[in-house]
Amino acid sequence: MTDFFQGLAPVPHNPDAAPDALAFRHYDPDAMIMGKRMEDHLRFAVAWWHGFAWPGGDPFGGPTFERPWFAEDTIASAKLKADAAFDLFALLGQPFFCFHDADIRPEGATFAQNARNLDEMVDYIGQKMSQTGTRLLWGTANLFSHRRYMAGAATNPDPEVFAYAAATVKSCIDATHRLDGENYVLWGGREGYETLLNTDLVRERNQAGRFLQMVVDYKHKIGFRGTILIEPKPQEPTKHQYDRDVATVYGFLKDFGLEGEVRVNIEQGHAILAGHSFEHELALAGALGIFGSIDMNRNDYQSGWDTDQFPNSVPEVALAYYEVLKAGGFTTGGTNFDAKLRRQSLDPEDLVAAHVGAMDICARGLKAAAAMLADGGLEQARAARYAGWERPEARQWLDGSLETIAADVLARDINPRPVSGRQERLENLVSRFV
Ligand code: XUL
Ligand code: CO
Repeated sequence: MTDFFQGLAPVPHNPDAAPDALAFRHYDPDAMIMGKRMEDHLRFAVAWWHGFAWPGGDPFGGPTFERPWFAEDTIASAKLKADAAFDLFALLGQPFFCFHDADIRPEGATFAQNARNLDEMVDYIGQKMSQTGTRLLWGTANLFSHRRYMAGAATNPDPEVFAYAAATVKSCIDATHRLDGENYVLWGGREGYETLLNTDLVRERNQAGRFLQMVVDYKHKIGFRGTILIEPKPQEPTKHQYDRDVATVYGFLKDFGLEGEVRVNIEQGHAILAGHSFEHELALAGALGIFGSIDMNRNDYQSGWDTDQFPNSVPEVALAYYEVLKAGGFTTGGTNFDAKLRRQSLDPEDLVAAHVGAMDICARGLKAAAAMLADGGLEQARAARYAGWERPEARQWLDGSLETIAADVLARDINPRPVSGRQERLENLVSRFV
């Protein structure tokens, strides 16, 4: 143990803990839900970047967090950061973590130096994983922070940036594979544009498609069995991002012949920025067969930014897990807390408390979702609403043509009577569980 989380002990499951004690009131890894352990349903992951790499800056002010590993950007600091990260994992007991290359290694002056730094840190982290049993949910490449990526990575007008990004992604898939990662994520933070005036939309989209085909080819070539995941987001940092939401990503995957190869990692805050609800994005991905994993967080509903806060709304989280369960639950995916502290939350204990609270909220959401499914009321109401489609004439209409339908409407004197959508009654039903 480092002394970073000094004085803190592994967080127990204790529904009767004192009000200010750090304890899981609801998250109980071994509790059985729908025949599966709660831990195996939720598959929690801690995000290295928010917990250990983010210094607490905002557009108006610099770093607020004082972490010992921020003093210098060296391998020694990166190892200290890794030690502290594994200390947090030991306190929380969550099964997984996620990282970008830039979160875990110092920045080198050249590509070769970056690759060496990454290798050294992957060795170090791999040893800690075998000692502790904590696993890697996904790895990814940071193709958005360095200034070389300011005009995009795969979609850059400069082919040298495309090449640098491709080589970087290769090194990150290798790292993820070596650490037995269950998924590899691509979030296209700079894969978009600031102004159409200097942008060739179609060329950039084609570059992104070709890039993704190479990622999939490489995955098969090295025998990486994890899932490749795209993480949609509509904007921020760019004005427009090419993979704006699940529907857009599906069209993109179809276009490049990758719909059977690539799935989505859906983030709560990104769904909201795209003008959707989280459950909309989850339901659509489930229906299209591309649901993969989730980044759990929340945005401040007034700010209009991707504020990446820890989740705190049981009703919202319950509806999200309802869709996750309906999609069959996670296979390689999980619940990654892509969430950061507020910049005034300076204490190491704040980081622990944030995750404990979020894990409890998710546990409550999962329990509510499972209870709603067991109750069956929502699914019965949905089935009843569409029951007319089971009638033989409805099937004939779907298989018919405008002319045959028109003739039938005349012959049967069809005159539809509107029926209630019963929205409030369904909302009342949900309220009984959350
Ligand atoms: C940014 C975001 C990223 C991805 C990984 O909004 O969500 O942290 O999850 O690059
Ligand atoms: Co994310």
